[in-house]
Amino acid sequence: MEEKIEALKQQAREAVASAAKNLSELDDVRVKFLGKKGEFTAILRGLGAVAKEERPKIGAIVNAAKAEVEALIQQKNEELKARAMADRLESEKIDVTLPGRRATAGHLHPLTQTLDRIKDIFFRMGFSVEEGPEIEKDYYNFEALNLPKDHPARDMQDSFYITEDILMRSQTSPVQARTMEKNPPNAPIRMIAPGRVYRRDEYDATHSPMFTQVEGLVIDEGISFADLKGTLELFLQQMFGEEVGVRFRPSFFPFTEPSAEVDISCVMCHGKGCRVCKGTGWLEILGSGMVHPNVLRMSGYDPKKVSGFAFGMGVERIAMLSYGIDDLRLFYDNDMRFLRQF
Ligand code: 2NL
Repeated sequence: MEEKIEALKQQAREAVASAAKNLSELDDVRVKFLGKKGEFTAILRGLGAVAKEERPKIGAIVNAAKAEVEALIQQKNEELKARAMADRLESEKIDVTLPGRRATAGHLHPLTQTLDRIKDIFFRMGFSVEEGPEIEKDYYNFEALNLPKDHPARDMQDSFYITEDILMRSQTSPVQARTMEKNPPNAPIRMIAPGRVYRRDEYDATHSPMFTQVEGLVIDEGISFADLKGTLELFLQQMFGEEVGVRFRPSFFPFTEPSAEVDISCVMCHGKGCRVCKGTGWLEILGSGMVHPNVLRMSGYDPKKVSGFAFGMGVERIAMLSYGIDDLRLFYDNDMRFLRQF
């Protein structure tokens, strides 16, 4: 009996030393020798067959052997765990001296940057920034701006109609008309209205069915064409540089009388004449004029008491000229190779 226990102990020692290559194999060894159906348990169960006076002695030997094997397993368990940890530390080693990954900071879209600059210049001249709906009543888009139902410009405008009297606004002037209407009669106004407008245009390098416009309106007692000139000259000098040339040409808009188109000296050739200005040395940049008496009257202002000037510009065109961009579609493509440059 004692030899059998000794042999079993030897067997377990060898199993722990060589068979158990990892924690799961070691557990198999533990179950085989010390488990409920293990070898040592079997011997303890078989103790009944041993002579009564021998039993305590044999029992003590088995238990001592068991404890010895348990200790071996425990020791091996710690060894394996330590080795596993060492292996992990080796294989998951990181080089903390490598340069880190730089967090990419985004920035505002070039159109937004341009619009922000325009707003800022007018804000510093005391203008408020007003907004209004992009889906607009035909009354505010056309009627209130001196374009009655049969006016040829209303066909010319080629707008996106939603119903008979609702459309995608074709200009931001309805925002001005709404502001005038909600104001007390003849209350002074100094505002700009930036936003998206929609026209049924082809989509090419210089046209888009959607673009961004900024319109402005100033109304007060005694506002003259000199105020229009001074304000727009100051704006253009701040936008394009002090030395920029500015000229006014007579023009026509249904909502202003008289009307003027405003040119700046070519930003590419500084007036010498090039491809961008088609040899003229000038670039058209703004439409403007003195607010038509009908427009004032229609929104509750008295043209005998107050006068005003108004203007409109395309933000895409201004951004293209500021940055030297030759294709309007680049603003809408969301190509990061383009956008990252601004
Ligand atoms: C252009 C021309 C212009 C206006 C817009 C306006 C608004 C009111 C009354 C009178 Cl409420 N006029 N707006 C006036 C002249 C020109 O825009 O070239 N836009 C891109």
